[in-house]
Amino acid sequence: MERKKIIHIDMDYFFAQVEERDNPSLRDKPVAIGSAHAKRGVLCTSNYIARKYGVKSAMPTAQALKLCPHLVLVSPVFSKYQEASRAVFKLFETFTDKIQKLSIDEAYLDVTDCELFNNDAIKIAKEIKRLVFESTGLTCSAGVSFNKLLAKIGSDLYKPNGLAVLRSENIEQKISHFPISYLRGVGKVTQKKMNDEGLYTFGDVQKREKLSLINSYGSFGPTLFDFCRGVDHRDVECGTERKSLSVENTFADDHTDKEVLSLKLYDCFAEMKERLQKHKNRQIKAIVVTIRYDDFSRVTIERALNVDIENYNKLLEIKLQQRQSPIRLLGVGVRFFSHSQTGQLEFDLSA
Ligand code: TTP
Ligand code: MG
Repeated sequence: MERKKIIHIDMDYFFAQVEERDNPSLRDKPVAIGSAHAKRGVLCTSNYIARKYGVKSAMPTAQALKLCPHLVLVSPVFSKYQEASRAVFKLFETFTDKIQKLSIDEAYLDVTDCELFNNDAIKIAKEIKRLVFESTGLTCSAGVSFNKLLAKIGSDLYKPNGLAVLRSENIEQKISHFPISYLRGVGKVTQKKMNDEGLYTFGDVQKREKLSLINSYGSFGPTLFDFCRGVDHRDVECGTERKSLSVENTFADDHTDKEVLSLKLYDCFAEMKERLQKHKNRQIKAIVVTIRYDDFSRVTIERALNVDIENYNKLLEIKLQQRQSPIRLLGVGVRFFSHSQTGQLEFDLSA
């Protein structure tokens, strides 16, 4: 059986890192994200300096301030995190369509069929990390392995800015020292019960018979039996079909010149056309141009027009006439009809 190639990506101290990026004076201070006004609330997350004091996600703000009185509290601005998240997930699409979003800052990618980098999953993961940093200024951690369980464990091993590879050779033995808290599905209650039975590591669980695990943990028993050996057959579940495809380019310098922008637009267009090859079966609903100005504000314009460069230029011109600010990012894209919509069309035609 051919092994899958799975990458799990998780942004490092996500909300706090975005705030540090936007205010570098925070970088050498313990920082937590949570309402600075409502001190009765709980924290969203904290940076790694604050974590040394025990300050962490979901902790009441008051408790965190007791542990670390000089903690800098920053109120969350969710739109910023969403924007960074969007950029990161867009990037993932360069490598595969098989993306399972787990949260705003976390995803599985199945790169088994990715032809880039000679199908070398480690090189792909490194490139993803590089591109994530290049496009958002943020670091993430990656786990590379042959299933979801191990990829996810891997992304957590060397955080922040880590990369771990868990290969299949001798996997049972390689993971035998991992604590059972690494096992997906083992929460506080199960962990306590397992500890009471003398189970602390994957290796401890490996020594138990499947039946005995079923006796103790019911339907979770067989999963435990597999997981502690690094066996996990779950697929990356992509959920919804791709709704759009786009190529964006952030410039080294901001531009206002129409001709320069038109050339840049063409570069994006050429790459997008190339990528559209893989989606020949999809019907295009609209073409889209995206612009980000030097103040980071982002606008898009879309029209139901054919995918040719003249039409993209027309959309760009409309936007250039509306606002003359320097531009730092340009993108072109298409939006697809959903399969169900196109399916309906075919049905109508044949009826
Ligand atoms: P996580 O990935 O769990 O945490 P993190 O990215 O802050 O830190 P790590 O380096 O360990 O990955 O969560 C991602 C974001 O989700 C986090 O930055 C803030 C938000 N979040 C909450 O708002 N409340 C919570 O309880 C958790 C766990 C996360
Ligand atoms: Mg994270």
